[in-house]
Amino acid sequence: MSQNPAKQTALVIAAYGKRGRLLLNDGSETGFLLKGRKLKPVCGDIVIWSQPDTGMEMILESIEERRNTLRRPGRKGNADSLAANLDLLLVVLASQPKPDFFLTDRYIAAAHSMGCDAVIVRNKTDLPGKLDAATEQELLAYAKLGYRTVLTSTELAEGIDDVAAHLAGHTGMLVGQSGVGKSSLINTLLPSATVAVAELSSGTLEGRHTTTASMMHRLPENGWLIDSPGVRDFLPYFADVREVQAGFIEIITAAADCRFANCQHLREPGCKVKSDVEEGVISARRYESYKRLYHMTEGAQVEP
Ligand SMILES: Nc1nc2c(ncn2[C@@H]2O[C@H](COP(=O)(O)OP(=O)(O)OP(=O)(O)O)[C@@H](O)[C@H]2O)c(=O)[nH]1
Ligand SMILES: [Mg+2]
Ligand SMILES: [Zn+2]
Repeated sequence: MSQNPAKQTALVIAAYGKRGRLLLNDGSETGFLLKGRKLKPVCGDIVIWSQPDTGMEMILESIEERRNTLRRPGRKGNADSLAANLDLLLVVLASQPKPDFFLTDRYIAAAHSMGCDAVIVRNKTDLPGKLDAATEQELLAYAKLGYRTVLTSTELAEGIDDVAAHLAGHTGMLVGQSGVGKSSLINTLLPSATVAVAELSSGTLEGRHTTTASMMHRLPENGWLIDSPGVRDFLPYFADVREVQAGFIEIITAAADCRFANCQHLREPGCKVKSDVEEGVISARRYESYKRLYHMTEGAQVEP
């Protein structure tokens, strides 16, 4: 019988299929293999491992309980995990590709539902084409809601220290549309990193979905940063409409004054959220995001 004298823990820093990489407690890195178990480790997981024999690959025994999990919708209405134990989501956007603020709202709501902070990273500030007035307005609205925004250019290496400061001692994950510069940010933060980046498609100015797997990088200030694939592969998952409601801070605030305690802020009379939207106190666009996400999630709720 194989022996496992002491439970050995390690951090998962990459996971792909049945393989991945671990950071061991002694600071060394090693590959691991999943052996016929139902374990699905993701970046950020703390795992217990064993080694059948010297020189053999580590085997994962179990995954420690997760503080939180970033999930995406799976193929059968279930959820796939992408990363675990996060402190911060860095929602990256740029003037190219054109920002999709429904997505931004979705990522921010995911951060709230996970009990994580969200920071907006506006990358590519060097590009001559300025953001249009409506987009600037949207960014201002996020700032008013209390979300911090960091301006960066990987081209000019500007704002990179600010990103590092947000990550000091924390584990963060870069999320955002394909092509906004998530992998470029990692390469700029960590010149030793060589994450693949690709130019936007010349016609559509869309990203090319270059990153296909999540990978964790250690930052000098004791933080960790996970790169993630662009949206085609990653949209956050919400288990139920309560998680959606918890994702919009201005709606939570107004909800205290709705007539009904269980108000869903859709068609109910005496809904403070709706009256705030009518009076322009709550952004109509954010409210539309809420309703869209609510209805998408409501459908998913039918699943047991
Ligand atoms: N001008 C400019 N271009 C940038 C900047 N950051 C990234 N880019 C370019 O944007 C393109 C896409 O960058 P990536 O880092 O691959 O984008 P990504 O978000 O990782 O994309 P996916 O992996 O597909 O999700 C590349 O051509 C980068 O050189 C920047 O600050 N300024
Ligand atoms: Mg990438
Ligand atoms: Zn209401």
